Amino acid sequence: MISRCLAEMPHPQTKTTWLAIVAMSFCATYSQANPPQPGESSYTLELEPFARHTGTNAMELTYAPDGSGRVFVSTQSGQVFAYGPDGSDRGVFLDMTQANAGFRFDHESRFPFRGLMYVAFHPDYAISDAPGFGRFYTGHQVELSEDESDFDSKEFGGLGDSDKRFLIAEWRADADNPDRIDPASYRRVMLLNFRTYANNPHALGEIAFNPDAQPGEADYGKLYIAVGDSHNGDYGKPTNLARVQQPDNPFAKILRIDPLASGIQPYTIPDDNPFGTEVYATGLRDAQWFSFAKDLEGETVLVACDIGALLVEEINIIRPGGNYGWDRFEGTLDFDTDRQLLDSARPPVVQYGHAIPARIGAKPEGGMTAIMGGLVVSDPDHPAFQGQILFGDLPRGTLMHANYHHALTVEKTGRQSTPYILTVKLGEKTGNFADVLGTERGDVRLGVDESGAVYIVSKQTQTIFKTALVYTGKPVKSEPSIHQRESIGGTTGLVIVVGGIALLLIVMLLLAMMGAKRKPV
Ligand SMILES: [Ca+2]
Repeated sequence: MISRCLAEMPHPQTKTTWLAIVAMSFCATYSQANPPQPGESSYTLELEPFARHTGTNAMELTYAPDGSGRVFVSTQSGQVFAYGPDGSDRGVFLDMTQANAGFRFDHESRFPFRGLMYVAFHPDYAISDAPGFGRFYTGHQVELSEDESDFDSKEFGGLGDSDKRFLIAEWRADADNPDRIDPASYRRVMLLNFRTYANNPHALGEIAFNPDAQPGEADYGKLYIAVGDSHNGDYGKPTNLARVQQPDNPFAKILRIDPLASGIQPYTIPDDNPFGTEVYATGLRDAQWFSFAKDLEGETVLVACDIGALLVEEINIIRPGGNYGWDRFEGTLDFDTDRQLLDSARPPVVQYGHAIPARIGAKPEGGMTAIMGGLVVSDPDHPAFQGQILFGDLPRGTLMHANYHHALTVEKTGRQSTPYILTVKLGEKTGNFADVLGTERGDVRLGVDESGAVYIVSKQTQTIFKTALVYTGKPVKSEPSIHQRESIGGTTGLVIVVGGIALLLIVMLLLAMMGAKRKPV
C-alpha cells in the first residue's frame, strides 16, 4: 500500500494560523534548514533482464524515432550498442574509437567524466527529405591539441589547474546500413572547455530533443543540453563561480540550440530562446539528466535532477528563462549568502538531504549522495502508481518516486513534494538497486524505448533491465487517497483561499467601521 506511508505525512499547517500560512506561502521559501529524508513507499519495482553490453560504464539508453523498436545504449568506452525490441543483439551502432574525427578520444583515463556520455537522435532521423535525416548526436569528452572552444569557463571566472573539453558532435547514419553510423561523418557542433581542479568538473550532461514536438512547431528539432558549473565540488578551493548565473555564460545551465548547420554556422540559436543566447534555464549546478513532460496546463516542461553540493539533492520543473538558484541556493538551503542572484530563484519541487558530500567513485557507506533521473512514469497494472517522477540516488542506486501532479501543485507555492523510497526486485532478491545486483555501487540510469517502456541500466555491471513502467510525462491527480493525503500544498492552497476570503472580510469590516466613525454625527 503506497497510501500507508503517505497517510503518515505530518500536516504541520493545521496548528498554524491562516495569517502565518498566507505569509509563508508568498514570502521566500529558502532557509538554513536541511530538508528531511525521503519517506518509504511500499511500491515494488520489478526488473526483467533485457540485454547485456560489452562496453564500459553505460551512460544512457534511448531509441531511434524510426518505428524500428530498437534500443541504444551509450557507454563511456565510446560505443553505442543497438538491440532489437526483444533484446536481441543488433551490433555496434557507433564506435567512436574507430572514428577518424580529428580529435583524440580519451576513454581510458581515470577522469570520471571521460569518454562518451549522452546521445540523441534528431526527430527527422527517419524522414528522408527532412534536414535532420539520419542525424545522430553525441556529447563526449575529447582531447584537442589547441584551444578551439566555443565557450571556456575561464572566460567566466572559472578557476582551476586543468582543462577538460567536451564536444557536441553530429554524425550521419550509414546510407547502406541502417544499423550503423558512418564513423567518417563526424561534424563538430559545439565545444566547451571546463576549467577545473583535479580533472573533475561538473561537465556535460544529458542531450535530448523534445519527443512530443511536431514538425512545424517551434520546439521541433531543438536540442536541449545540460551543462554543469565547471567546478569540481571541492569548496575548500577558491571557486569564483560568481558569474554562473549570467545568461551569456553557458555553464550551470540548460542550453537549447538548433544543432543543424546553417551556412558556416555549426548551429543556430532559436529565435524563441528566453535570453537571445543559447541559454534556456540558469542556476543549475550539475543537472546531469532531464526528461520532457507536460504541466497542468499542457505546456512542455523539463523535469531535471540537480546534484547538490553539500546537503541537498533536488528536482526542478524547468521553464524557459527559469533560474534555479545555484550558486546562491542548494535546494531551499541558503548555501552562500555572498552569492548574487541574477533574479528571483525558483525552489525545487522535490528535495531530500544527502548524508555525505558526493565523491566520484566513493564507496557507498549508506545515505544519499547524488540524484539521477527524473522521468514521469506510470505502472499500468497499479492504479495507485500513476504519474510518478521516478529517480534514483547514486551511488547506492536507491530508487525513489514523487507524485508529479503534486509536484506541479507545490511549484506554485514554493513548497516541496515528498520523495518515497521504493523497493527493487530482481528474481528473488529485493532491496535497492545495488542490493539486487550484488554490487558495491548501484549507479542507476533510466531510459525509454519508442513504445514508452522504461528501462533501468546499471552503469557498473553491463546489464540492461526492462520494467513494467511506462513513460507518460503527464500529471495524474490520484483518486482518491494518494494525492489528497500527500497534499501539503493542496491543504495549504485550500487554507490560503479560506484565509484570503477571511482576510478580505476583516478588511472590509474594518473599512466599514472606519467609514462609519467618520460619518458626521
Ligand atoms: Ca539523450
